[in-house]
Amino acid sequence: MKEFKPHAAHWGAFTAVVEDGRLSAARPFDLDCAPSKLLGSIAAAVYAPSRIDRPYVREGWLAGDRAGGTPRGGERFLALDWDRAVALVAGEIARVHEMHGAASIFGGSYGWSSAGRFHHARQQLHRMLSATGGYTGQLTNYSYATGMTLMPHIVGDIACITGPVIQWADIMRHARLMICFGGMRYGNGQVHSGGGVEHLMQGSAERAQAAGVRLVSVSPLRGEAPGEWLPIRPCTDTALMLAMAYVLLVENLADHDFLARYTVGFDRLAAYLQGDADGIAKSPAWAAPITGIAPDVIVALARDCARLPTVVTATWALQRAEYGEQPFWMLVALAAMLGGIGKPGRGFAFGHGSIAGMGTPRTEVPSVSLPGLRNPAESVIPVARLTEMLENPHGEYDYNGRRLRYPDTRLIYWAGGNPFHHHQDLNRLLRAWAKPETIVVHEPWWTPLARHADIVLPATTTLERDDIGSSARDRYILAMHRAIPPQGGARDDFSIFADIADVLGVRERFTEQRDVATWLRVMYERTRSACARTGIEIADFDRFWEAGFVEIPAPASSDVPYSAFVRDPAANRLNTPSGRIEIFSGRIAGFGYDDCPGHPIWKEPREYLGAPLAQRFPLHLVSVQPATRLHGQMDQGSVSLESKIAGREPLSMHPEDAQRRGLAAGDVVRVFNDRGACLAGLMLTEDVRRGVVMLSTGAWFDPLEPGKPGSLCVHGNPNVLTQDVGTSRLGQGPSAHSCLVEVERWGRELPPIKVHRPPPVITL
Ligand SMILES: Nc1nc2c(c(=O)[nH]1)N[C@H]1C(S)=C(S)[C@@H](COP(=O)(O)OP(=O)(O)OC[C@H]3O[C@@H](n4cnc5c(=O)[nH]c(N)nc54)[C@H](O)[C@@H]3O)O[C@H]1N2
Ligand SMILES: Nc1nc2c(c(=O)[nH]1)N[C@H]1C(S)=C(S)[C@@H](COP(=O)(O)OP(=O)(O)OC[C@H]3O[C@@H](n4cnc5c(=O)[nH]c(N)nc54)[C@H](O)[C@@H]3O)O[C@H]1N2
Ligand SMILES: [Mo]
Repeated sequence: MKEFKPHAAHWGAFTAVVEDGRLSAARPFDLDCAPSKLLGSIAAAVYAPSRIDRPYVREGWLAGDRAGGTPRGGERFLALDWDRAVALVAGEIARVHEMHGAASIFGGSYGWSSAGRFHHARQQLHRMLSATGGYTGQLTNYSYATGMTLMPHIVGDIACITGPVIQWADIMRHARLMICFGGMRYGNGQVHSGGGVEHLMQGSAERAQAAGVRLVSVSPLRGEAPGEWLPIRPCTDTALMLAMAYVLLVENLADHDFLARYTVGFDRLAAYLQGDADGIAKSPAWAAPITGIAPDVIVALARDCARLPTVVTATWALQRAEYGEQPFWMLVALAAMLGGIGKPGRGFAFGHGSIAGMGTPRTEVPSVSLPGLRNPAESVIPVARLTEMLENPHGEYDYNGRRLRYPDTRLIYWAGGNPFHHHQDLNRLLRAWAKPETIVVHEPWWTPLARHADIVLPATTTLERDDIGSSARDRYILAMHRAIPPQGGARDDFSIFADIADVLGVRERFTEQRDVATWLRVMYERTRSACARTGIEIADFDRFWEAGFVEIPAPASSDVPYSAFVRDPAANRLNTPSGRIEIFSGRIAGFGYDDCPGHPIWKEPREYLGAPLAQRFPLHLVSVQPATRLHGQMDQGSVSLESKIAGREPLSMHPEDAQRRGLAAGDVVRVFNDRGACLAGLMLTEDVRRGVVMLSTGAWFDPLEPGKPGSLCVHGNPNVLTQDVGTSRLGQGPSAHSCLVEVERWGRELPPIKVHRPPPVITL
């Protein structure tokens, strides 16, 4: 018998085809004009050998080896029954809470989880830990932590990042030049957080070019966008933008009326551009050796910006680097000098090349989401300061003008994320990860995180439960019907947490006396009411569930960012101290941070091609988002597996760099620096700049000797190489993109990939 069930993943809505109780395919949704190839991975992943079949506990943990001992990851796991597992976890929460306080329970649990908004594992965990007394959480996110912290100082809020951003339709109509710092890789446009239908990045870029917009990609990678490619050295965009600003200033091309009316502090930037204090003019001749872009190219680009209606955009990647505040701040300053901010299709924007749904019209109604509970502990760390928190209990640090203290972490509880995917400098994390007494993880699969836990609870995948998909950047609400029964002994995160809350006497505080079906109705109806308040009628829950989706009509026209402010800056002040765009921020200057002073500056990162370290590690590693999966998700799916070279993650390199090292396409290579090493499969392409190599994130960390920090990752996870340092004391965001490496042929016997199979377990 064949059944067809509407369903969704972060990489798109689909129909689950079920034959005799078994998922056979994920068929793209009819209304999706460019379905993601990642749908092809779902069936293989759901039945992958790496599914966790029952609860497990680490052998040493059960025997009493809890804190500060040997690093986790190298031991066997013993099978447990569910009752015992739930009792152990509840007992640990109660014990740590009583002995050390709620802040010693780290429940930040950063990660994307899956698309369904009710069974969103991280959100469910937060609700459970809030109900049981509190936890330490995480502020901001890995995507744009630094931008999120910086932008309120500069333009008053974070709408320029979270959206709505400048519409593609306005760019096509009103802009003639679009300079994309970070370029555009269409693979990134496959994804909406929460699932979506409209995959429009490629179509929009192509239509913009056809409409006469000249597209310029500034990126170490060519990407797929049509138009010109300026292959910049990574982490040097601020120098390029400063030099463009210099040209605008000295050639009297800057819009001084705009600067005077809408901004503060341009004089300080102008003095810096001319080198008043440091004697260095930030001229194209100055920027050329830093950026690798010729002076005449910089001059011509600056003049074109002044001559043509221009929009300047940046990918989020630019701020995931040391001093990542600077390119975002300088982009705003450059756009202000061009005077286009607040006019249709002009000004500055972030993220058009980063993720699906940026710059496409959507009526601003809240997406479907699970409401939170107040966290009584009120303890948080900036998202990417995880390792430092573990290394340095009670230690002080700076963040955004405040002096904060790390908690003393005794228990880590993670559900719906994967720090052994997402965090930088995994060998350093592995050492710090030995310190807490207990680590609990919920996962459907034996991911690297699950392998480094003490108590592992198997979660269902979305296909095994009913849910609702909904993204803040897409117009569709998606019914996710349960398609297959839970695999093995897996259970829904919600029901696991409800049982833990039960042992701790707070089941009803956690569930609010609702079951799954009631929750789905409540969540949907909240969005339906919000739509009604905006004058939009959508189907009631039953009709929505039956139809499988609801479409929220696009608005007839969309607001132009900053247009109200530009129309009347006195009546529509920005939420900055001056009410205007702050090219100089007195508030930031007042923090006294040398790594993020009062206006945008060029500051050399520790690791980039111009750094002294490049003598030893002459290649800049860019670890971008994978086109073949979502982060670490679906690495065990067919699309990702088929892309590997000799089983290793592909590393892209320019043919000249390969020749210099005597390497050939298809070679297995060792990528290394002082922090770690991994193997990768070599791919040669002229689409990466010389001196740059690209290794996507997400190949599951597979150490040759599990539990040994520094051990070679035989599979190709770039985070054994990346730097774990805050962007600055202001943003404290992740700095993954500032990373130097060297590459050599492996030439020895190839160690097997073990990470897609379960670790050693004892089932008795
Ligand atoms: N070097 C480098 N590192 C990076 C980046 C980079 O550019 N370079 N980018 C960063 C960015 S922007 C991000 S957003 C992060 C992403 O980092 P993460 O969001 O942590 O990565 P995911 O692999 O999506 O992790 C989600 C996990 O949830 C699990 N999961 C899915 N569904 C369920 C469920 O129902 N229940 C439970 N319990 N678990 C479930 C999945 O199996 C998966 O392991 O990575 C960051 N890391
Ligand atoms: N298929 C797929 N799509 C995804 C994701 C995924 O895992 N898989 N993840 C999603 C998530 S969580 C996020 S946050 C977004 C992230 O979106 P981004 O942060 O924008 O994505 P990245 O892929 O890291 O980088 C985008 C581009 O920036 C360029 N770049 C990197 N460093 C520099 C630099 O120093 N200067 C310049 N000029 N360019 C640079 C890279 O070459 C790349 O072309 O992607 C989303 N989309
Ligand atoms: Mo992200």
